[in-house]
Amino acid sequence: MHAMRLYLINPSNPLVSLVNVSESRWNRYRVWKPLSLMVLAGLTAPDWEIRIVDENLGAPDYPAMPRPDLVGITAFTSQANRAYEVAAHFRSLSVPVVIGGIHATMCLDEVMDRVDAVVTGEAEGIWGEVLEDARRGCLKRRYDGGLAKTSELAAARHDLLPAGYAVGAIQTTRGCPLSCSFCSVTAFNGTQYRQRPIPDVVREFRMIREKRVLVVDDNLIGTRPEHLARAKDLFRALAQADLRKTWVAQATINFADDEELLALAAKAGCRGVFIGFESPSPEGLLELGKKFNLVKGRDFPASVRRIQRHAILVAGSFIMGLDTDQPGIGQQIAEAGCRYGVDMINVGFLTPLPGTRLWDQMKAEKRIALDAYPEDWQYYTLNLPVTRYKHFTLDGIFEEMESCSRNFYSLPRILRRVCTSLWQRRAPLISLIANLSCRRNFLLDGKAYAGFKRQWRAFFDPNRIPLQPQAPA
Ligand code: B12
Ligand code: SF4
Repeated sequence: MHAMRLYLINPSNPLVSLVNVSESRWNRYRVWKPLSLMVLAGLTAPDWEIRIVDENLGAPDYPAMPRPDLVGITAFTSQANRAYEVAAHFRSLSVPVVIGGIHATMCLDEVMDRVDAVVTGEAEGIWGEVLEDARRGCLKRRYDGGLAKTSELAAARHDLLPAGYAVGAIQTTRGCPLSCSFCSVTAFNGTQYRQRPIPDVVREFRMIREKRVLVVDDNLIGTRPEHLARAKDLFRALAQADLRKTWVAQATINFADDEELLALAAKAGCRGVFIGFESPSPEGLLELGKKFNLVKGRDFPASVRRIQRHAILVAGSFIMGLDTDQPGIGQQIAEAGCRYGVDMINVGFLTPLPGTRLWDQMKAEKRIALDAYPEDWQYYTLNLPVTRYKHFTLDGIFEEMESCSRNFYSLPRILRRVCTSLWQRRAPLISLIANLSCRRNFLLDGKAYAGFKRQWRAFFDPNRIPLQPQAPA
C-alpha cells in the first residue's frame, strides 16, 4: 500500500490587511498559524504524508507540486472564493477535495456544489472516517462532526509548518455561552463552554516551538465561578511547568474582576488580552446583545488599569455601523479607546456573517448590499462595508473609520501609549509593533476600499450600496 499524500490548505484573501505580509512588514510579526489544519494533521493517521500549505505566506506553484491523493481546505467566509479556486484546480486533476470549517458549515449548499465532500461542525469525531473513505475511493458527499468532546482532542501538529512564524497557536476551550448577535462562535461551537483537560494543554504547550503563543479560545476564562476556577488551575499548571513562553488570549471584561486570576495569568506568561468592548454606548451594547458589558457599576478604565497593573497589554475590539451609531462614531470610538486606556484598538464594520442572528435580521430587512455570492464573500473581512447602514452612506462609514484610525493611531498618541507601557513595564516593544501594524493596516484598508469602490463603480448595480443612507426596509 503506497503512502497517501494529503495537502491541507489555508487559502488567503489579500483584502484581509491583518494577514497581508507583503504590504506591511509589521504583519510579519503577527502571521497567525492556521490551527484548524494543524489539528486536522494531528488527527491524521501516520501513514498519510501531510503537507500544510498556508497561502498567507505566499501561494505555492500548485502545478509544480507532486499530485496529492486528497486535498483538505479550510475556510472562513472571507476565504471562500479563494477556497473554490484552489478546489477547482485540484478537481481539474481529478484529485478529490474536501472542505470543512465555519463557512462550509454555515453555507453547506453553496460549498457542496464546488467540492467532492463537505465536513460540517468540528472534525475530531469524523476525520478518520473521511480519510478511510478517501483511501478506498468512496468519499461521501457530506460528513458531520458535530461538537467534539474536549477530553478527546488530539494535540495539533506544531512541527509541520515552516519555522519563521512569530507566534504559535493553541486552543484550551471551545464554545461561548454569551451568544452575541454578530458572532459566529456560539452558532458553530455551541453555547456549552467545553474545557480541555489541563494536563493535555500543558503537554501541547510544550510542543510549540515559538516563544510567543496565541491562545485562540474565544473566551479563555469563561463566565461562571467554575470556569474561573478552572482558568486559575490552568494558569497554575502553566506556571509550574515553567515553559518560558509568553502568550496572548481573548476574554471578556470580567477578566479584570479577580486579582488572583490576573496574578496567576501573568505568572503563567500572559502578556496581552483582546477584550470585546464592541460599542462605546449602552444602546450599542444592547443592540449587539453584549449584555455582559452592561453590568451595573462596570468601570472600564478601572478594569483596564487593573489588568495592565499585572504587565498585561489590553487590546480593545469595537464594531462600527450599528443602527444606534450616529455620525461622529469614529471619533467616539477613538476617544473611548483613549479613555479606557487600552494599548490598541481593533475596529471592524458591522458585518452579517452567515449563521449569526445579525445575518438573519439583515437578510429579513433586505439590508445586505453585497450578496452576489460566492464572489462577494471576499469582502466579508470586517474591514469593508458590505451592508446598508442606517445612518451612513458608503463613503460616510468609511470616513468614520478613517477618522477613528487617524485619531487613535496618530503618532503622538502611539508614542504616549508606548512610553506609558515602557514606564509601567508592560511589553513596550509588543505595544509599539502592534500599534504600528494597526496604523499600517488602516492605510491598507484604505487602499482596499479605493479598489473596492472602483470595482463597484465599474461593475456593480449602483443600487446595491446606495450613496445615501437607507432606513431598514
Ligand atoms: C484565531 C482566529 C483568527 C486568526 C487566525 C486565523 C487562522 N487562519 O488560523 C486571525 C487573527 C488571523 C483571524 C482573522 C480573521 N478572522 Co478569525 N478567528 C480566530 C478564532 C478566534 C479561532 C480560530 C481557530 O484557530 N480555532 C481552532 C480550530 C481548531 O477550530 P476551527 O478553525 O473551527 O477548526 C475546526 C473545525 O472548523 C473543522 N475544520 C476547520 N477547517 C477544516 C477543514 C477540513 C478539510 C475539515 C475536514 C475540517 C475543518 O475542524 C477543526 C477541528 O474541529 C475564530 C473563532 C473560533 N472559535 O473559531 C475566529 C473566527 C474564525 N474569525 C472570524 C473572522 C470574521 C475573521 C476575519 C474575517 C476578521 C477579523 N479581522 O478577525 C479575519 C479573516 C482572516 C482570513 N481571511 O484569513 C470569524 C469567522 C466567521 C466566518 N463566518 O467566517 C470567527 C468565527 C470569529 C467570530 N467571532 O465570528 N482569525
Ligand atoms: S463575541 Fe465573544 S463573548 Fe460574544 S458570543 Fe462571540 S465569543 Fe462569546
